[in-house]
Amino acid sequence: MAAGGRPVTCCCGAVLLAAALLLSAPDATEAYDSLDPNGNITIKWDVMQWTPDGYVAVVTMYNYQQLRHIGPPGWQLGWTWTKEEVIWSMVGAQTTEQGDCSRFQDNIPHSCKKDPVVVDLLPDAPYDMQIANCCKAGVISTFNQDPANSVASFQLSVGLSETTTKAVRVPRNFTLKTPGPGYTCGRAIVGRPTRFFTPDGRRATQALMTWNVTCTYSQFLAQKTPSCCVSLSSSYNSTTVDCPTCSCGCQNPKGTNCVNKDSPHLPSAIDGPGKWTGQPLVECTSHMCPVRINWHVKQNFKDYWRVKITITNFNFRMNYTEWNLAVQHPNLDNITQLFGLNYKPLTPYGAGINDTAMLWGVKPYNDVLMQAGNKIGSVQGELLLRKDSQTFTFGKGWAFPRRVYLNGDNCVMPAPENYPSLPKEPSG
Ligand SMILES: *[C@@H]1O[C@H](CO)[C@@H](O)[C@H](O)[C@H]1NC(C)=O
Ligand SMILES: *[C@@H]1O[C@H](CO)[C@@H](O)[C@H](O)[C@H]1NC(C)=O
Ligand SMILES: *[C@@H]1O[C@H](CO)[C@@H](O)[C@H](O)[C@H]1NC(C)=O
Ligand SMILES: *[C@@H]1O[C@H](CO)[C@@H](O)[C@H](O)[C@H]1NC(C)=O
Ligand SMILES: *[C@@H]1O[C@H](CO)[C@@H](O)[C@H](O)[C@H]1NC(C)=O
Ligand SMILES: *[C@@H]1O[C@H](CO)[C@@H](O)[C@H](O)[C@H]1NC(C)=O
Ligand SMILES: CC(=O)N[C@H]1CO[C@H](CO)[C@@H](O)[C@@H]1O
Repeated sequence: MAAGGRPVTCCCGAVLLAAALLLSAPDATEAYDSLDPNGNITIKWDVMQWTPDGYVAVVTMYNYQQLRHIGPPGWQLGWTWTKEEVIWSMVGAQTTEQGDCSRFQDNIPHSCKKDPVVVDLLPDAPYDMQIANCCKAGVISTFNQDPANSVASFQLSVGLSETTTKAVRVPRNFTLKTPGPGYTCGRAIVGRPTRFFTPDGRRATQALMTWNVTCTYSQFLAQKTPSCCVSLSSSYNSTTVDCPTCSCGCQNPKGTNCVNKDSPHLPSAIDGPGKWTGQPLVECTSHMCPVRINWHVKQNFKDYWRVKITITNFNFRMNYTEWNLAVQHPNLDNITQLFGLNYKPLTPYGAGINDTAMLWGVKPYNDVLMQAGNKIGSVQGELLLRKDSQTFTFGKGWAFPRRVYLNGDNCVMPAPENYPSLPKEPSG
């Protein structure tokens, strides 16, 4: 049976407690995502054409991460040229700085920086500045949620590099920021040239040269404080177990690091228009988290039980577009029906253990979690799960999830000893 051998359903309370504490420990020391160990962003450079002094390349970024997308204000890709290269022109993206081009007279390059940083264009970019998969303000979806938007591309014309294949020096020291830290990029590896097929599929052409860079995310590098917490409730007990106090930080004594719900100071006035800051500005709560996820055990029937999930945004500075949750619970291999949610099973520990569900909103109904203070600053969905009355029990916190992640980040759970206790046989 699915639940067999899982620590929480086994015998003694001490083991349960220890295991649960272990599972709910913060992820700060995780060097990679345990739910998505192979997740990466692969950046592919295809040299499409030699030019008198260099080459034209199409750069494509593939998001091969199950849970992490890149939201506003978008990606920033950097590298270091190994020689005196310049970027004559770009389509579908731009460098943030032109740098010192004073050695040029008539024709001024797009960028002369030794270590350019490239950002996407906005969707309203002029038509002749666009190419396929560009111009989404730097936003890249997860493959699971929106495969068509999990890729980003731009084209650049590189000058003053050698023109024969052997002499092209691939750029070094790639960096990917979103714009915060978290990603580490490996070396560029020259591999087999990409093949392109004509629309009728009857002819293939290939890149003159192709190299790949792989970037992986580490929560440890990102050094983020937790960004979400979990509260637990049930129709069978009026006690709601709220997020642990100070889950994501504490209110400072003067209460100046958060905004009171009824405060007349609108955050927009604090921030000024158009200013992006990675720091959340949260409503004052005991947990101080930007987002709270409530897991509510709604109904318990003979063969089924029903859970309602509510996600609430306390961050005045962020709309969570394309949010997703990953939830671990031993009964998630028996999801029977979903209401207002999309679902994909994740099997991070290989075949056989199917206890993790990726859940996300339905476009255009609840896929955006609007900023705090907004009428739709919370979204909801429900799950109907088939249960085995032999193993299903309301005891020992079984009805509650083991772990919850928001957009790949581990959420702070209440301590197991505080879980709401539920009557043994609620409705029969
Ligand atoms: C990146 O992810 C892709 C898709 O999951 C995988 O095929 C590839 O091996 C990964 N690359 C690395 C270096 O892990
Ligand atoms: C790349 O980064 C390494 C370590 O940060 C540094 O030692 C090296 O000089 C850099 N290379 C270039 C070409 O900037
Ligand atoms: C680059 O990575 C993609 C996806 O992982 C793979 O299909 C391709 O073969 C790689 N190309 C090179 C040149 O390594
Ligand atoms: C969130 O979206 C709403 C509606 O599109 C917009 O008015 C608001 O400025 C956005 N907030 C942020 C922080 O981007
Ligand atoms: C996991 O469980 C779900 C829900 O019952 C099912 O649809 C899916 O096929 C299962 N996946 C695997 C890999 O066992
Ligand atoms: C509800 O939960 C609280 C806290 O766990 C517990 O003290 C109380 O006895 C529970 N009430 C019922 C009716 O089970
Ligand atoms: C109660 C119940 O339906 N359990 C099933 C859950 O899913 C696993 C694997 O798909 C089955 O083996 C169980 O019988």
